[in-house]
Amino acid sequence: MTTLIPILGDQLSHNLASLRAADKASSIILMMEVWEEATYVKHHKQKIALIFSAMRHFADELRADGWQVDYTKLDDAENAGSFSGEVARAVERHSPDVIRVVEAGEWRVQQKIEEWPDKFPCDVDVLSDDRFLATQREFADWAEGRKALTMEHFYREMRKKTGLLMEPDQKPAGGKWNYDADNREKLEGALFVPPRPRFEPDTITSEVLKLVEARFGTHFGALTPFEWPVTREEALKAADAFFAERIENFGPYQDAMVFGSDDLYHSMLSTSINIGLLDPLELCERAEVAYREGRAPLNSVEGFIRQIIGWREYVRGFYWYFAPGLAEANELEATRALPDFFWTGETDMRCLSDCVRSTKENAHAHHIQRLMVLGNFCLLAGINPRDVQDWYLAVYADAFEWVELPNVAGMILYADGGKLATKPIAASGNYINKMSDYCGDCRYKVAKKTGEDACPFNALYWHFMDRHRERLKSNHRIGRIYATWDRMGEEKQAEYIASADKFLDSLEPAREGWARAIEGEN
Ligand code: FAD
Ligand code: DLZ
Ligand code: SF4
Repeated sequence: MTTLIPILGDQLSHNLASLRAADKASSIILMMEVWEEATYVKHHKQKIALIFSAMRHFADELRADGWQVDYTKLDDAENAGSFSGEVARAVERHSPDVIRVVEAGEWRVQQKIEEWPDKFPCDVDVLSDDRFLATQREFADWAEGRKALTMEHFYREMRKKTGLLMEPDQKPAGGKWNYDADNREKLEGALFVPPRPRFEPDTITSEVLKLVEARFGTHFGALTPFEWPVTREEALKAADAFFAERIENFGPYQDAMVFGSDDLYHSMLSTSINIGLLDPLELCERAEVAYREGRAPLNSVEGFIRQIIGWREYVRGFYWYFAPGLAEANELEATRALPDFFWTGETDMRCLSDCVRSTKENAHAHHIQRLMVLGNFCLLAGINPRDVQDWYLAVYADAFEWVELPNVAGMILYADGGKLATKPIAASGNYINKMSDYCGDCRYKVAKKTGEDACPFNALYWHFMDRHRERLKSNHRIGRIYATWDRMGEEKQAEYIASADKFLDSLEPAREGWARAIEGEN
């Protein structure tokens, strides 16, 4: 009885359900570098390098552990170019009795897997991905019949389920579930931020870097320096450094932004978690130990755990609950094209140019940059959700649709009509100025509301509120701001609208071919 076990590029976990269930002697592991996955959007070069290198390292680890691994490299002459094509070839080679695969992270890929029973002359066994703490069914059961899918409520369920930061009497550690109110400090320049560990490319990574340069040269972003962890061992070193040096300040400075500083106190572990090198629960347990041993304050540890068993689990459940419709949602009827500066970084808006620079150089930007600078801009400027989704999916090394899409369609764009966020998360330049040092040296003046040198976020904010008044005025979390708008009077209002219109008219739409290949390009 031969079992074929396909392992996808984000399933690089030694405790993967399909490996746990298998017998080494009668199993063949199949790993596939395929053109379709590398180009369904034109991923950042570092993202492709990360996945190929981590896949090759993982295959070697499995072999060393006694598994039989059948690995297709991108440039192998017979490479069929897609998961289904490669599985078909492997079925011919090995004549398995059963294909055992862990469900895909993305709806797009899962649809293909569901065609396999009809395509192949063997059984297909699809296992639940139990690296997530909540199954899709559990989320659906929780969501069913609720008026609002409030993350905080889901998070509390997850705290109870895992026992993380819970006292024996089932009360939350410290007496409160959520310490977010303590986590909003601006980071003044004098504070020293310990640099995260960076990992030199070894022979495998160097070979992959050459391949990526040769085959994906037109994709966005810098390929080098390439410093991501590509093995579990490296990822554990990255986690060790975070728990030793940065978690203490993770909470307070979670929302801070500093020009030219890309990591701050963030863990920088999302790539390792998402491709399977690190287990989300093990990280949360380590965070809790840091708190229990007095090495990190509760607000930092609770904040970190909430991001993972709260937000990360919640968006994953949310994605599958609403798939595939979420990708098409456009509640605010946003139609504007993404501006070209999202790809080039060429804008005088200092906050945006710094966030795009970090994205280009690192295939990473931290959460508040993705949310309150880049995302806020897309919301206020009315950029169409498809362009925004493609951009976020392509440019970040940690981007997979299950996590990117709810954050984009739900959290930043309100395209889902408020299923994820109860109101659009919109802010003027004042918020960015409060949380960062971006504005001081910007060519725009954050305190100026309208006119040539005024911060564009200010007029865009009111333009957004005004154009969505009918939809938003009855939202109890936002409706009150219309009293402020009305008090301004018609003349001031007209200045805001004219200022924003002028700015919007000046935006250069992105040229074709950044996110998706243009016809004839390969
Ligand atoms: P930390 O700040 O150290 O946070 C710890 C961990 O919490 C992260 O590693 C991540 O696993 C989890 N986390 C934090 N916030 C979120 C969130 N909103 N949703 C899910 N998990 C979260 N994260 C991705 O992993 N992939 C994406 O494609 C992605 N796209 C995003 C798009 C937008 C518009 C926004 C606003 C956020 C997005 N995020 C995404 C969430 C978040 O920005 C990243 O997880 C984070 O920046 C990764 O850096 P870090 O590991 O240093 O995170
Ligand atoms: C993102 C990605 C890329 C760029 N390339 C591959 C690949 O060649 N082979 C592979 O197995 N996985 C790749 N991935 C990750 C997949 O897109 C990811 O596993 C699915 O999206 C999950 O549904
Ligand atoms: Fe950004 Fe406005 Fe501040 Fe310039 S002034 S950095 S555009 S928020």
